[in-house]
Amino acid sequence: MSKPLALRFLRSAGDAGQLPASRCEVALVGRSNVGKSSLLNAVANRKGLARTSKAPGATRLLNVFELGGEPGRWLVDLPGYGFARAPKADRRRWQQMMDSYLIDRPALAQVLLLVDGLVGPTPLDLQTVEWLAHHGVALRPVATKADKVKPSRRSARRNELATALGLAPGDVLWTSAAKGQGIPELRAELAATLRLNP
Ligand SMILES: Nc1nc2c(ncn2[C@@H]2O[C@H](COP(=O)(O)OP(=O)(O)OP(=O)(O)O)[C@@H](O)[C@H]2O)c(=O)[nH]1
Ligand SMILES: [Mg+2]
Repeated sequence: MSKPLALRFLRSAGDAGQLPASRCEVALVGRSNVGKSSLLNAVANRKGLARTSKAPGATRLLNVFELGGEPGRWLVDLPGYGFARAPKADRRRWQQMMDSYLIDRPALAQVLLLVDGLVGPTPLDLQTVEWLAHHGVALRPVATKADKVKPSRRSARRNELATALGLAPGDVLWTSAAKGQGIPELRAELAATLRLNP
């Protein structure tokens, strides 16, 4: 067992401009319902820390979680994209929130780009990858819900998902918030990344 990250909820914001400066932050990005908030909870080993839901659209704001005892080192849970049933105005607002957040945060060290392990990258995921690359944001690909992929399909799925992202299978970290797969690795990576800046 690896040590959970001691994350605590710091604050929410509807706009990146409302957030104070941080020392170093990592953001969770991905389509609605991909498992961003669940992954954050798994990393912290605290089920109710970030709100999760079966229905897409659980996270509506930028939610900041801070490493205990280390002010300014943040994991930021973002609202998901691609929620088809959301009103157009909400989708536009999300896009603006994400764009301004990702462009305006000087201490943003990395984006965890979450892709559903069973579904694979959607066109919107691929568009997001391109957008992040265009803006020079460092990206860490993470596959979620590994437990939903049948054991007999896992090897093929690893190859398919990586290929769709234009990556090698070893470049993607496979995780399951439900079963714990990949969580120790993710904790270690995050602990290191969040301490990159002095
Ligand atoms: N089987 C399985 N289900 C998961 C896993 N991670 C998340 N889920 C489920 O997927 C659903 C969505 O999870 P959330 O963590 O709320 O997803 P989100 O990406 O934060 O969604 P938004 O806030 O709407 O953008 C919930 O019903 C979770 O229980 C996993 O590792 N395995
Ligand atoms: Mg969420």
